[in-house]
Amino acid sequence: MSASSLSSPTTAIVILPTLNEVKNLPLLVPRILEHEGFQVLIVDDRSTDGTAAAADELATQFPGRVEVLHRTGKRGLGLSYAEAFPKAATADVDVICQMDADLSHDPRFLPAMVAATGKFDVVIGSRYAEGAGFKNWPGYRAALSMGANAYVRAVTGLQAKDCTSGYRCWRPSAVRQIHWERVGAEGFAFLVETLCEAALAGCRIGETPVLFIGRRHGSSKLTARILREAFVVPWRVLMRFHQRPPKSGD
Ligand SMILES: Nc1nc2c(ncn2[C@@H]2O[C@H](COP(=O)(O)OP(=O)(O)O)[C@@H](O)[C@H]2O)c(=O)[nH]1
Ligand SMILES: [Mg+2]
Repeated sequence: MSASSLSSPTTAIVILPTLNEVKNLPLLVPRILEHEGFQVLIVDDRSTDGTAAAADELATQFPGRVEVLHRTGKRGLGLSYAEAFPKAATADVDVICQMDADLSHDPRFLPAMVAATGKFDVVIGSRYAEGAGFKNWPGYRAALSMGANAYVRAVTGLQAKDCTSGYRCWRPSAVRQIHWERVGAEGFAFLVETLCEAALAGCRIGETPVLFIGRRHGSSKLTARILREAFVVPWRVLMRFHQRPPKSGD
């Protein structure tokens, strides 16, 4: 990859964390692979519904384009990404993406997000950017998301509108700035940890609009424990870095 290729990135690897997504994964992966130059890294956390076998089948169906990481350590979304990102960073690609595997993140937004990495180090698929939104999402979840974002911005000083979106594209150079080995959050709070770390490392953070769609198959893994963690993590991050991200970083 040459430096000039960053202005028009053509290759990407998409990390897909899965915990019991057997109905969603086989629908999602072919849609991602419709984009030329895209690969997928599935990170399965010992799903009990057959997702692991479905993932292996996809790897057979799309040789060289789908890889599966079967986790054996402690379960967790943050821990899964902490293992997968350093692995993805060894791939020879222009962009590293992360997205949910429950069809909430539509792959049709990937090209615009990937293109925006020509200008930004980290691009958030944002539910709150102009022209974005959500559909089929219970009101309490939307309220929770908006409250969480206001809280995160107030505590950490992050400027992005959607600090808790799990739909992101990274330049590999930005991924290498993150200390993945010290990501402590098990749940979605790791999104705040990594965004803060990127902003403090001077990464430029941008947002492109997405339409977020509430899941139709399977169930959410959001638990009270993960929510409690999400309250604590922004403070933990603040104490770790002893400073707020610069405003120009956003
Ligand atoms: N590997 C892994 N994936 C997870 C875990 N928890 C959730 N996920 C995946 O992370 C994504 C988002 O989870 P989801 O339950 O939809 O969270 P919600 O959107 O906040 O309700 C989905 O692809 C899940 O399968 C976990 O502990 N390990
Ligand atoms: Mg979801």
